[in-house]
Amino acid sequence: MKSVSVVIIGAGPAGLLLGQLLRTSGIETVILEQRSPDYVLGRIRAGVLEQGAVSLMRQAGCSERMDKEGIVHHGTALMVDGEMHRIDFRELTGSSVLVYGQTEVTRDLMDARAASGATTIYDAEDVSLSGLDSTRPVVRYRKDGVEHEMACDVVAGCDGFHGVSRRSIPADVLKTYERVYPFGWLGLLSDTPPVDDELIYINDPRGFALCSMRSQTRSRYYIQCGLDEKIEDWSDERFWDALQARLPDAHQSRLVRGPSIEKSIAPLRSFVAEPMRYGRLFLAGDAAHIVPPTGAKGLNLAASDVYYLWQGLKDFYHHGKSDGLDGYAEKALARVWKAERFSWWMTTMLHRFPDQPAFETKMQKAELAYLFSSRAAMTALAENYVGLPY
Ligand code: RFL
Ligand code: PHB
Repeated sequence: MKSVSVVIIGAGPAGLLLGQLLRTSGIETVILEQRSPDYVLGRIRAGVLEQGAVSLMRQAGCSERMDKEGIVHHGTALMVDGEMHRIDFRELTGSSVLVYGQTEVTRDLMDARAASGATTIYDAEDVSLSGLDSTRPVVRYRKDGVEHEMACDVVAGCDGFHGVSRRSIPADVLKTYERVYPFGWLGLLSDTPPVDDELIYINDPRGFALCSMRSQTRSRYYIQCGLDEKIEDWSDERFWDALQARLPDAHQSRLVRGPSIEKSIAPLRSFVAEPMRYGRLFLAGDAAHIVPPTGAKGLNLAASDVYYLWQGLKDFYHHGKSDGLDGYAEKALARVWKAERFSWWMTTMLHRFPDQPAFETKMQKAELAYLFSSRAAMTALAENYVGLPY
């Protein structure tokens, strides 16, 4: 049977970043990914990186293009009742975020892994895990119709929300916490200049909207939509009209329309699985938790999990100590729950809920009025948005 130190399940940002960081520490990995590289790169997702994630890309030796092309944002705007309020990250926290797409992060990590000669097995079917409660787990998969098995010391479950890793933890060990929101985000990507230099989060009676970007020439926009909406019913024209109606007056005439490069609907969910470790299996990223995208935290949480796991694995392989791995789940979850709170708070404050009682609308308005009147409250938002410390 083949054997490797660490098997990583999933070649999303969590799996690829962990692979590169472990490589800098001389720890050998094999990544198993059920999809093709093109499929992985075709998913348009996150756009905002915290400094912690930026720093990990640098430590992984994958920051050349990010440092050149990423756009530093020192603040963001919230639009409520037709009025724009700017949250100044730099003034309130001394920090900032970097706008650099998840697609680009993934591409840079994939390229670096390919150049390093480390093994990534794409189109790996029917991955299954066994012996997780022993010191020598075995991972099985099928590739081009041929069955394979691999022994390892540790399995890193980086296979996202629908992956096999979390499902391999016995049901009587795993506890899950979940909130499903009664709306989704309809997103559109287009090669048009963004409507503003910074992101704008909009609370509008017609529903939430977000103006984001990938570069000076590529925009990413989202509008809140019902869960029963079908993407086929949304022509580009219909999307642009709905977005424009939610924009502040001054921005309506500035909006540049263009054909969509990508258009998709994402449901919104908060989800946490505890513990994030079972024997020699360690979950990281969306495999263990989901946040609604309103706080831009999903990819960034994957990065902080990977950081803690990397530290634990270095201690294990270089110093023969398992304290880091033993404390992994608790450390990661402490940060996860704070990001869950922030994402839930931003989502609740900025969206229109179906059949929202008048009392809830008043509460939202009071929350927002307080936020803009209090430097302390704005600092709390800014501190969470730029990212809590690892
Ligand atoms: P991923 O990216 O889902 O990757 C998991 C990989 O595992 C593979 N896989 C398997 N491989 C082998 N065997 C199996 N059985 C497997 N099952 C699955 C999958 O094919 C995939 O390649 O998880 P990862 O690496 O944990 O990364 C998490 C992030 O992708 C996610 O949290 C973010 O995209 C969330 N997110 C955002 N996060 C931010 O930090 N900032 C943002 O601005 C932001 N915006 C967003 C977002 C997510 C969105 N959607 C669509 C959910 C905006 C949106 C619209
Ligand atoms: C994005 O650009 O895709 C994006 C930005 C900020 C968010 C969510 C998504 O809060």
